[in-house]
Amino acid sequence: MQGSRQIRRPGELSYPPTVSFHRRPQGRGRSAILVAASALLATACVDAGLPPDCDEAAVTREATVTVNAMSPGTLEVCRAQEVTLVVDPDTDGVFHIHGYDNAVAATTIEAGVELRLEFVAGRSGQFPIELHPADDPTVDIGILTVHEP
Ligand SMILES: [Cu+2]
Repeated sequence: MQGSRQIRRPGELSYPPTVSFHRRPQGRGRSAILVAASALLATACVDAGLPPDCDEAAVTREATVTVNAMSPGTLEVCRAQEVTLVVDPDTDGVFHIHGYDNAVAATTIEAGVELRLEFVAGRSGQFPIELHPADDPTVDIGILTVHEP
């Protein structure tokens, strides 16, 4: 992973991060299938080096979050992609992509309430994904990897 020496100027972030919540219906069948599909993609990109959809302008990644883990554990995208990250929490807390705060604000999650984060992956590198439970400082639950396309 090459180091990023990009300088961020004020106002450079052209897509303000957006956040939306909606209560999902009971039953986890659909999201289980999506998570399985994401896991397959993650496996594929280990072989290829880059995510298979690296040339797409916009991509969606979905992850389930429990009290101490995220599944899949690694989310892979390519720099400059518009990312929709769908978080399916089984626990309460604050979801935080460490070092990516300019693009994605730390956001409260609630068990059973799907969180949809939209941001532009403006910086390449690897960024720890953390869960901050109300009663505990920090749990590392995964990694966001932003590849150079
Ligand atoms: Cu954090």
